[in-house]
Amino acid sequence: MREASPKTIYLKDYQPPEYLVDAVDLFFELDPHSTRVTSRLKLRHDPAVEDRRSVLTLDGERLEVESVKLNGRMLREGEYCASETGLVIHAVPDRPFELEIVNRLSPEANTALEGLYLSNGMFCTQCEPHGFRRITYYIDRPDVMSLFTTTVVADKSRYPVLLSNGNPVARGELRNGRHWVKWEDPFKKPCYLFALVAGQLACREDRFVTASGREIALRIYVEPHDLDKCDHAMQSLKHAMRWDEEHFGREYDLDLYMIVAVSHFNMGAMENKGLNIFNTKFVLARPDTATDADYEHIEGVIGHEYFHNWTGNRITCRDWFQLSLKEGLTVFRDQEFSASRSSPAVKRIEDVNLLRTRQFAEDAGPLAHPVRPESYIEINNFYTLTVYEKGGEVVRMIQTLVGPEGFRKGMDLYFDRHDGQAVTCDDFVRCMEDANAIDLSQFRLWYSQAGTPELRLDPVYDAGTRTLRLSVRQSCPPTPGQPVKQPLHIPLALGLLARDGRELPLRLAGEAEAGPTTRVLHVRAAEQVFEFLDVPERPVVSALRGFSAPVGLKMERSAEELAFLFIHDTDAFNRWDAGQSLMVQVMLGLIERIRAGENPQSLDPNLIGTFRTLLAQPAADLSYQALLLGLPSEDYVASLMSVADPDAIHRARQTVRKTLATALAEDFLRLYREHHAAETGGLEPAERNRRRLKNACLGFIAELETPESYDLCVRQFREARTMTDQIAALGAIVNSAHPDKADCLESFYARWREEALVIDKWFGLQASCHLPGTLEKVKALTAHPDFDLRNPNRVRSLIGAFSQANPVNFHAADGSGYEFLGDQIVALDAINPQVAARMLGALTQWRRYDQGRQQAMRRQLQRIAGLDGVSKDVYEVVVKSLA
Ligand code: B3K
Ligand code: ZN
Repeated sequence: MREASPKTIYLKDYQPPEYLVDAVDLFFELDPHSTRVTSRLKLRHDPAVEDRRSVLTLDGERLEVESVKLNGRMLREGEYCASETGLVIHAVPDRPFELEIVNRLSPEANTALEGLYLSNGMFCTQCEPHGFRRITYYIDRPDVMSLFTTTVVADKSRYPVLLSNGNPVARGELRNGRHWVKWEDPFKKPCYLFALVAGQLACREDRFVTASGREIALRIYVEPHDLDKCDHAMQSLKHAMRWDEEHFGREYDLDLYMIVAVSHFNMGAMENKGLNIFNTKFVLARPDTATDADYEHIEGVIGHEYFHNWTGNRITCRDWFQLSLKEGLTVFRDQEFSASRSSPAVKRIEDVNLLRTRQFAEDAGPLAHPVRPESYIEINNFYTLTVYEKGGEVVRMIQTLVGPEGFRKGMDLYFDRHDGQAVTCDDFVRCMEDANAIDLSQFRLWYSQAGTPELRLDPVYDAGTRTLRLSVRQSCPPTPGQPVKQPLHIPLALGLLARDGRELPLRLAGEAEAGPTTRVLHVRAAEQVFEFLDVPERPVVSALRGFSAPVGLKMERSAEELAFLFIHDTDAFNRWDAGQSLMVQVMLGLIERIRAGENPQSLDPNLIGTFRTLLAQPAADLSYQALLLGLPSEDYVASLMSVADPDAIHRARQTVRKTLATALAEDFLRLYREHHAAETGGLEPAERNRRRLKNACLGFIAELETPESYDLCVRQFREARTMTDQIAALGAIVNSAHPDKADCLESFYARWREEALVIDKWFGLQASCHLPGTLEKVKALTAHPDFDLRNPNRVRSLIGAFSQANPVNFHAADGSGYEFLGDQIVALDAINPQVAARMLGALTQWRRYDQGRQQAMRRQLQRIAGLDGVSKDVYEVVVKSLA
């Protein structure tokens, strides 16, 4: 057990900083073993803070202080005090003063990948949220914004490229083969946006001319062998820059925009001012090494980090409780950008699918927290789906409430009013209110109240009066620390369909005439009734169109109604969702039978008929058609059961897949052949959509496990022109009894062994295989020479895929999956606490399972909680999960 319980930080305790930093001048002498940092700070008391003390406390961790000078005078020991958490200077002047601190740190010993560290021999940094204090002593909080200049000195042959934020202003050579570059960032920023990179990097260069005619140099730095994989990232960046000008009137502000791709990175990417640092996974792509999904993710993440320049950097967060101010808003912006680049319906479905399976689970689990959390032990644990994705939904709801034009007005006001400031979520909402003369006070509860609200709809049609009474009830389950919930302001978009599929005009009681066929109802009370007039027949209700609010929708719907919406709904999201609900109904029915000891092998003919209609309907958007064919995931079905039964869910889902594949074999084959024959390997949206549908069909065909299906898979695997096709085929092979499985895995490895990101896929496919015996293979793979606990991508591809994308094996009733994960977390926590805490995610959901599994999962959590020297990150997750 840890010696002392780590401290909890509360939002209610926020105090403005006592000191401001007007300028920071940093001087780095880089050395892998011992880097020396000289920091010169211009400091003064914040005039707004009345209670003045003469003590200055700076944050600092794992640093060794060499000297401290105050206004040029060397301080004696006793005049300052360095501890494990920072540096206290006992007496500083009342007027502005200068501090010069020299300290050392060891980048090569830094396996946590926070602060300054080495990735494949190159220096790089990660400072958000608290990495800067591992570089030098500073007031490490986002509401302290300052002007930075940075000089980097390093050996020229090993580190020819030296980068930091802003613009290079001077450079030179030194004795002993060393050189230096000085960078100046003209924009004030918090230290979490500081970045430094040094290494042997190749550069792909381009330019962008802004709407006002300024030319911006764009540079993507990668390891030299990756230079041929930067085109897509560069194009994505240019598209994102144009999009932000066109949609939000935002231009880039510096003359240079740099992106560096590093192989060792805890998350996706980081928006450091003018010098984004990216996980290679979200930069590098070539058609033969990256899948279509990778291409889309790269575009999305490049957009996300670019959009942060205005929503995050120019306007930043006052404190880390406000994280969603920048993350929720920037997620919303990147979602809108990606939607504009391909199909808005497909993008919306993918986003909601993620939210509903993963964020809803977070909201229903022991770590549930509001979009704006009220307390934390380790803020790194709060870069969550709730802060990001639900935060994005909250911004989207505001747009739905004020309309797109009102939203733009609110954004313009936000940029005008708060540029250069560190602000709160409340400041953002106030801009939306002021620009639109709307009261969002009840709506603000979305920021402070955790948990997924449930919306119960009960439509009653009266043929005599031709009215539809829709009663709406909302409730929200208790979450840790919030036993009682208040009603929220929920935008409920809805339409009514006639039996022939027509949209019915909507006239609400009190209105003179009918309005548009999709209406946004404002649900505010716990119970509310909406009355629709002149409804000519009993309609089918299409509710929560476009998923207008992040709620769980409850409404009695027959299989016929769902099948009808699945074919006819004009709202693309709801059409897909009706299919999902229909399939869930079928699967829950099968699960019940399986649990009663039956061995169901057949399906309701209605579902087969509906699928047949769908396969026969020529679709304009093939990606959308592929999504319509997708079965709900095992995790999603589990979330809808009171006690999740991973074995029964898996069997039920497999039964649906196999039965559909058998009944509709001809149809799947016909579609597969048609689209496979047209395959060009191209990357245009139409080609990607075609591949997506084709590979969805291949997945069903592979379920047949016949010599013909094996042949089809192996041929696609061997002849593939794109990684998308190759991985789709290999995935099907791995999850079957294909006779060439071992050969295929081996040849794939041999061909791609030099491409780390492709080898990640190779690990991931094997770890997510649903067949028995997978755990033994995964264990063996941890001993593979290419497996490395120090590389987060590798950890995610093997341990993450097994524990988060393989429910049937991870939740083996004997607890072996849990024990394996426990072992890995124990080893990982000593290396990288942040990633270790992420990997714990799968164990935190123990309450959702039966007694036996609960016990086995808790046993692992308790074991981890009892570890000597357990990190704050892991401690917080285990303790909250067990509470
Ligand atoms: N802001 C970073 C995330 C930092 C996470 C620190 N644990 C990336 C992003 O959201 O754009
Ligand atoms: Zn972000």
